[in-house]
Amino acid sequence: MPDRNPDLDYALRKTTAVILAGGKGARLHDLGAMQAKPAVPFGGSHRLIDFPLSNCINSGIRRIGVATQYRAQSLLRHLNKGWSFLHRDLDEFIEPWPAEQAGDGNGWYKGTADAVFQSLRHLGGDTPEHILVLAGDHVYKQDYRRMLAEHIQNDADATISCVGVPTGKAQDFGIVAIDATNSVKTFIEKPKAPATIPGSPDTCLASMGIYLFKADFLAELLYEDHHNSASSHDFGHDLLPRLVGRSKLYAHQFTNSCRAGVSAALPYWRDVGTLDAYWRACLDLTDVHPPLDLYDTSWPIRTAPEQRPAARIILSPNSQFGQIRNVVLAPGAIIEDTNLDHSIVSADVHIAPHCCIKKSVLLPGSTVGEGTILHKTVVSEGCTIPENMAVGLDAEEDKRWFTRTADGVTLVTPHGLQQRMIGRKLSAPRRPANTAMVHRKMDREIAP
Ligand code: ADQ
Ligand code: ADP
Repeated sequence: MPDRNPDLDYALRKTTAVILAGGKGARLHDLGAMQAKPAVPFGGSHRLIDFPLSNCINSGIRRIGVATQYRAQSLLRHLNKGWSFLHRDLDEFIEPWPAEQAGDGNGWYKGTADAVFQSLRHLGGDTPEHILVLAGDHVYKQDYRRMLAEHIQNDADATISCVGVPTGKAQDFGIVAIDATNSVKTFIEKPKAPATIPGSPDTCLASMGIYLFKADFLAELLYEDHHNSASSHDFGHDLLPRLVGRSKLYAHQFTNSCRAGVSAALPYWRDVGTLDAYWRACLDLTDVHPPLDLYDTSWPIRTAPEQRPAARIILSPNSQFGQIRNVVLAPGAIIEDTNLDHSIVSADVHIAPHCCIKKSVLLPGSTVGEGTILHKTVVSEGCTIPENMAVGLDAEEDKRWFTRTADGVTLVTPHGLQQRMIGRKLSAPRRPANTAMVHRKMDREIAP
């Protein structure tokens, strides 16, 4: 952490963060279809937006706008409930900045750059010197002070926070090449043939979609882009590549993202924009030594407080069930006589007896009927899973009702469950599954 530095303290006070929270989240499939991606629950008690918001507060940035547009209701409720503790009177705020028809020909945000352009009118009396652009769907802990200190030292017009990613993943990111001073020499959005880091042919330097700009510079850049009819108004596709060789564009290397001593060498930052990436990041929390430490009191990830009783695990005498291994359990959950392995059980989830649940994520308020099997399954909020259902064992059956990804992750939604119920009523009645038989099958097919 940087030493206390009056210049940096001043710069932090003159920094406004804009969190981009308005994307459609189509790649999260139905999980993103129901609400804004940043409002998607994560890790039992949190929502994705809690990460950039907590990072801002922990870094000392207390002027934050959240650019919203798509299905923003649950996001707004969450902000209202957990993030309304700053006061405009003290020149501090966390505010939703919705896309709005302002009568000036603008409207829905066309792209990430347009979202920031239109957001600037919400600044009111705030006159920042630096603008920090963040995404609302990244899971990580970052001290933005380090980036700001470098940005000021370099006298940069713009600084991109970057992290190493495997070459095979380069097509998902903006990839940069830098010189010894971290000055950006190339920026290519989602390249097919990416530049690799010199001396490490398997790794590329990826933009984290986190940018710091001099405020005046950004205002001019966005104005110019707004009037460019050839632009798709996206930072990665349009603005950043145009800055290379023309402006002082630097990379900040994000080096470490977890508690010292715990996989400290690996920077942990995940864009959880796809269902597979989301599921994987959830499962990371069930590792014996999670690469992302949510229990680190020196860098708390806050959320909206919920009034709930403690979680309960109930085992009947001589129960053959009750093996619980590496599970994240949120308040309000009730689990009866069930085997649970490497799974996340969120708030208010109720699991009836004799279930086997492995590598699965149960989102808040879902209930699971007796004798159910779930493997590599994400159960979305408020689902009621009937008795003796099996998900994750038979790809063809799963695909009939639900989204199943190439990596074999199935997303169960209330709509899919309803379709399944109707579909099954129309087909020949089936005998209820024999729980013991199904469990033997599960042991065979998905033994660790
Ligand atoms: P992508 O992840 O593909 O690449 P994108 O999905 O467009 O970027 O969105 C980034 C963020 O902006 C998300 O939080 C999204 O919700 C939000 N957003 C998207 N469109 C928006 C809109 N119209 N209004 C408001 N918010 C919107 C980007 C960069 C890459 C970089 C990766 C890192 O383009 O260069 O490597 O992020 O994840
Ligand atoms: P620790 O790693 O023990 O948690 P640090 O003081 O190194 O303590 O880091 C404090 C916070 O800053 C951590 O949450 C970490 O994720 C974040 N951090 C570490 N390295 C960087 C970096 N290069 N840039 C930005 N943030 C960082």
